[in-house]
Order: sequence, then structure tokens, then C-alpha cells
Amino acid sequence: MTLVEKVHSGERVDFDEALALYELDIFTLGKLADERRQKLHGKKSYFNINRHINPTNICKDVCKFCAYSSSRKNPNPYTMSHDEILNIVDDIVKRDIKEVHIVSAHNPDTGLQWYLEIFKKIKERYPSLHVKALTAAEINFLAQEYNKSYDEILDLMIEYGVDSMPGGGAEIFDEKVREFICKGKVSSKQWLDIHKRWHQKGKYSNVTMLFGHVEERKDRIDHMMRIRTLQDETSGFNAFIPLVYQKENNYLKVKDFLTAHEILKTVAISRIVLDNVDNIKAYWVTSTVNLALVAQEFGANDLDGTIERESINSAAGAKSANGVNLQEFIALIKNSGFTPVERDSLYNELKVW
Ligand code: V47
Repeated sequence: MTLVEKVHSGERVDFDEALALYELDIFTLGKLADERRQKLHGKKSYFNINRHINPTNICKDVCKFCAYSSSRKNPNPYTMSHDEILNIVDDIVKRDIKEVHIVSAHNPDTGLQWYLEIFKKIKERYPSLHVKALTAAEINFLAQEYNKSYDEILDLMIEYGVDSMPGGGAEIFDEKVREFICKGKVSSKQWLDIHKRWHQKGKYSNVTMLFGHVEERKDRIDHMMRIRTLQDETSGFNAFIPLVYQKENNYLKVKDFLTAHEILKTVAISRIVLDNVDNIKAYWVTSTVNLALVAQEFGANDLDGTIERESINSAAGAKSANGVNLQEFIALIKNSGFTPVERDSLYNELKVW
């Protein structure tokens, strides 16, 4: 059986086969990924109406790729008060926003309660607003800083009202690349361990991959394989989100940037390799909206959401600071031949637009 026949038949690919998928021409690869996407989702493309809030950019870690942290190239340190955050939340619920995605830097000055109490305050006011918050990198930071175990932090998150965990901080799991781009931050093992523990508590999360910097194709495949192994065990990942590296205002010197061709191939391969993760997100923030629309034909079935404000990727050059207009977003998905389906944060369908 050839590799193409094997993928076509729905069989699982191993590491070497996954790497060899990059050698296929892009249309053959795209078709194989699209077959798998259509089997699961037909022509539906999911999105949600959400809002990102990034409450502080003061960080004790020093990731080379980061343009958001004020300890790196961003000259404007800030930390929001809970009242400021609540004012934003008061405003967004009026506009029917259903998810708030709260991710911060690793600020050693605020105290643990500043990180946690805001979730309780939001939930007390708006019990049905979904709170997606705290990456595994933040959880590792809080555990170390306040001398707690991962389980203790995760239990506190549940107690204070966090509904699900975002997929940030995964970067690239290969230890050598990780050491180079974000030395000292949560390790790959720790990142996976935190998500495993969260899943074992009956909770869901996402998983990202930052690519297009100094990693090689084999590192991306290794990253996907480690995700697939954990997902076999827990089934706790809702979505895989490949994040395209943005090059502005940071300290990572990258010579060759990704082509659209390489981005689409990587999305397609993730759809094939991650046969146990239902949702592959084309995150328009880092890929551009146009390429995210094309990625729908290469295995992606989710376009994240309207976002409204975004500080982490836009600090590094992404054109996402003000999100995307809902009606325009829906029209773009329709015009690209797909059916826009509004979902909640756990992928229940809310409305076919
Ligand atoms: O973890 C930082 C990445 C992530 C850069 O779970 C960069 O639903 C590109 O994780 N170029 C935060 N990326 C964003 C994130 C996310 C986004 C949307 C949805 C979800 C979800 C999660 O942004 C960080 C880091 O990997 N990042 N700097 C950069 N220069």
C-alpha cells in the first residue's frame, strides 16, 4: 500500500510516514486532509463569538519569540485592576459574547489571588459566560511562585470558575528547540502533565504549536505525535491550533519565513496525524484571514472567533489588534463555499448562519 492509499483508507500514520507527507504535492496532500475533514464535519466551519483579555504584560520569563512581555521589547508595562477587567466583561456580555479568553504574562508582583479571584467575580456576575483561562505556562508559574502542586492550582481554577484551558505555551515540544526559544519556561513534560491532570478532572483544553521559527519539519511532527499520544489516553483536547510565528519586535532571529505553501501543508498534515483531535483551527490572527479561508480546504474546520482585542500576537506583527467584524466574517466563510456554524467553547453547535 502506498502512503497515499494508507491515508485515504483512514489508517493511522507513524512518525516517518507523517514526515514523508511533506514530500507529497500540495494538492494531493490537501485532498487527503479534506477527505478526513469532510468525513467529520462536511462543509461546516466553526467559529465562536469571543473576546480575548490579556490582563498583564509583566513577565518573569524571557521567551525570545515574545513581543508582548514588557520585560522584552514592549516598553509599556501594565497590569489591569479587577474593576477594569469587569468593565470589559460588562460591556461584552451586552453584545452577546459567549466566551472570554483570559491569558496573562507571568507577573510575580500581583499575588495568586489577583490571578484567581477575577474568575469568581466574572462567574458571580455572568454564570453562563464561558471562562477559558490560564495556560499551562501560567499554571506552572503560579505553582512554582506560590509553592503549590499542579493539582492544587487546577482545583483552585475549578473552584474559582475556570471552565476550560487554552492551548498556549506549548510552543514546540522538542527540548533542544524549546531550550533555545524559551529557556526556563514550563517544560514540554510539565506542559503535557498539566493538561493530562486537567483532563483527568473531566475538563477540556486546547493545544497549540508555534511554528515557522527555528524548528524543523521533524520537530513539528514530533510535537503532533506527543499530542496524539496524550489524546489517546485522555481525549481531553478539543482543538489543535497551529500558530504561525510573527516576526516583529522580538529577539528571535529568523532568516526564512514560512510560505503559504508550507503553512497549508502543515495544517493538512496535522489533520491527518491528529486523527483523534476533531478540530483543527486555522487561527486567522497568525495566518491572515485569507489564508485561514483557504486552509478550510486543507483540513481546518474551525476559524476561532471574532476575538475583538488581541495583544500577544499583534505585538509581534499580526493584524489582529481589533478582531474581526462578525457579519464580515460570516460573509467570508459563506463566500468561500463553507457553512458558518457558531459554536460554544466546547464545540456544541449554537447556530448555523
Ligand atoms: O503561547 C507568542 C504565541 C500564544 C508569538 O486555546 C506567538 O483557543 C506567533 O495560545 N508569533 C498565545 N505566536 C495564543 C494562544 C491561543 C490563541 C488562540 C486560541 C487559543 C485557544 C490559544 O501565542 C503563546 C505563543 O505560543 N506567540 N509570540 C509570535 N511572535
